Amino acid sequence: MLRLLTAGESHGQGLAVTVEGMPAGLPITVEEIAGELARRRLGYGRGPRMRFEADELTLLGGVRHGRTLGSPVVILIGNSEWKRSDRWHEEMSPAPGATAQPLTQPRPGHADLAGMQKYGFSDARDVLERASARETAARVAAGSLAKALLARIGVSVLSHVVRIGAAATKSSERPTAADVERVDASEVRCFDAGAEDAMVEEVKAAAAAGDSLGGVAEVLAYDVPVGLGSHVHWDRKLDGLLAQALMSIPAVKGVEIGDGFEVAGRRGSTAHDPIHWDDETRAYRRASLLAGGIEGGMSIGGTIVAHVAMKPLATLNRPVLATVDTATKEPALSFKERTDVTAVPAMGVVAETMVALVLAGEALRKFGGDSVDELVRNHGTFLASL
Ligand code: EPS
Repeated sequence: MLRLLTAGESHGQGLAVTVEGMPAGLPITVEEIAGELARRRLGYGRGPRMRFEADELTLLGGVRHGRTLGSPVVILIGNSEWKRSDRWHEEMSPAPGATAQPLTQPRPGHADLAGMQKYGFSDARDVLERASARETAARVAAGSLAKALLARIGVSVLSHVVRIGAAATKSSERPTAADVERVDASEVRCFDAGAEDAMVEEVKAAAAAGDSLGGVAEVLAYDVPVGLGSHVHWDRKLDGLLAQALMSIPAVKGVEIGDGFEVAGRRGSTAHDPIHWDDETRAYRRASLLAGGIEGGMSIGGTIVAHVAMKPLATLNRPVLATVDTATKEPALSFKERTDVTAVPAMGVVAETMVALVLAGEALRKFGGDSVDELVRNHGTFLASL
């Protein structure tokens, strides 16, 4: 089983991630991990921090001479903010002390207020530093290992943005692994060139108004073997695992597998993907992808499709959201912070990561293997048995 544990606060010294359960013999380099982290920093509408945040990487354990050892992989990612400013050394110091500037105007839509009440804090920073989407950098670092593992059994995971605010793609064309560079080259990670300009304009208009935008990313996993996940128990269903993993991304409020919401309005006779036998490839085929490649909580073999909806960010450059000062209980406006206008393009990369982590974990559960070679052998034997 693949396990993942991240630690670290947004303006603390850095983030750490431990990945347990990676088989031995997986080739991986700091450069590959850094490449994935750089993809997460992409996207028109990110705030000023993304221009200087360097994601300084250290591979602390679990990798020797460019290959995993089967032991826990530990990755450290230093925060540029910590290095840059004395303020953050003081504000986020682990030494005993107190802040001179407690934040007492919790932002609606953020973890601030519920977190303060739940943990007994009087300073919202005790919550928001960990709730920050900065943490997703650690997930993406771990996800780069999951993607490398999946590649060994022929699986690729990618994403593209299909909506930002009111601007949505009109084309139903989907990118494949060969199109990843083209998607990443788009300012908004949009595959539909026709919709790209409208998305950028949408971000510009929101930025000018000091506002924020949400949107939707589509995640695609190609060449997934049949039989990941299981119908036998609720917490082994692949769609359930994916929904949980995707919903755990900060600001994500909706997850759809395949065309789930549209299909809900159809009649059963047109709501399913008919099964055909292809004599040439000696495999079962589907004419459509309405179920998103998952039936009965199991991958049906081939492509998995998920849509991930992100709400507009709750931190605004213009403080307009009504709140209450928790110290005085007087009405207030939520505090203004440096922030992104939208993070939907980056969310797509994080969503790829979460899907890759779930699929890699389920592939390990199905095929097993202490080494990558063993996993690949078991995967091949299973496919040959079908
Ligand atoms: C974030 C707010 C911004 C983003 C940050 C997530 O940070 P800051 O408050 O320091 O300007 O830049 O994202 C990252 C640092 C990152 O690496 O993605 C938030 O409140 O969630």
